[in-house]
Amino acid sequence: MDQLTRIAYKLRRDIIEMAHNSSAGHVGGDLSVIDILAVLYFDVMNVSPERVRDPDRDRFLLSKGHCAGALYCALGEKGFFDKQEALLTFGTFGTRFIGHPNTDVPGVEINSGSLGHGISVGVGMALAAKMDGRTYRTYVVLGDGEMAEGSNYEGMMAAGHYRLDNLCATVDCNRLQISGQTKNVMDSGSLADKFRDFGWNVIEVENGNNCSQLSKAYRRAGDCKGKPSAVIAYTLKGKGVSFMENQVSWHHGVMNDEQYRQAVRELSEVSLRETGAETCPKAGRFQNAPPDFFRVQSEVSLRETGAETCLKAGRFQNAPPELFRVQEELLT
Ligand SMILES: Cc1ncc(C[n+]2csc(CCOP(=O)(O)OP(=O)(O)O)c2C)c(N)n1
Ligand SMILES: [Mg+2]
Repeated sequence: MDQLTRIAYKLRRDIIEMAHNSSAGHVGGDLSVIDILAVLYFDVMNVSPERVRDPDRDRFLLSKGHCAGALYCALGEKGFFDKQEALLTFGTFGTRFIGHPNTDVPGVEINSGSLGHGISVGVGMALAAKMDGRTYRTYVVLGDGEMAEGSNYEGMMAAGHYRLDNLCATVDCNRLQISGQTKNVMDSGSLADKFRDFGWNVIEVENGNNCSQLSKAYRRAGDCKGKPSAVIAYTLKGKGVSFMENQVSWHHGVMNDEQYRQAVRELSEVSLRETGAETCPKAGRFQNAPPDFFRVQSEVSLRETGAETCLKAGRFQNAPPELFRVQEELLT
């Protein structure tokens, strides 16, 4: 498993944690877009918590703002704020981590959530960079259902007209929106053709949940001169949790405790399997273990593979002895 995929799976577990803590969020869309966010934040964009007001920072706009949870997880992991605060307070009264992105949160460039605005705002930012002679790039992430909004097409036309090669839009094309299949709710036909018609460089990513395919696509976008680039990423809504995958009910479904345990277990199994550690226990041996158990396993495996997470065994004083044996197995 490469480093970006490891980060994406760690963020998936954070998303599940946050959604379960708050009984809120748009977990299906969070899980489909998280590889895109992992690649942008950890491989592509020139952003850092030390330079939130640097005029040369790249700009990121989450136009599909209902997936704020995924964005907060990525920004927290990047160090823009204490991620635990986001995981524990998301959606609660008085928090800054409200259900749609807002600029009270460090690293968030615009308030979003009313669909259809990201491309137009991105055009303004990209045009400003050209006028000011700045080299920053602007990245906009949209949903495929969102592409039913007519304002997108005006923005696309302007971006093509002004040859904004410093603008890159990504469509998280998971083929579902809020109430059903995108093609049944409002069939936009080929989004690739539509971007092309407006003068964009179009890059289609066959597996939009594959970090290395996404990284290559963004490199190609960065190399393209004289046109804005559109990355059409074919993703799976709910990716990584079997009972959520491709199910419209998980657009903003709420997990019960059993579903939460299963989600954590499945995501932890992936990271354990992918680390290739021969001593990895089969998570299935511990069906009745508390959810923390699986999170600990994955924290250990992440640490072993060089990710930054550090296991604090002390947090799990009351865990069954098996938990600690498994940790030892992993660490030796
Ligand atoms: C202007 C506007 N109309 C309607 C909504 C309600 N809404 C929230 S999410 C959503 C569906 C979005 O689907 P998609 O863009 O495909 O997102 P994803 O599948 O990635 O969750 C809708 C219609 C909204 N937020 N803004
Ligand atoms: Mg969609």
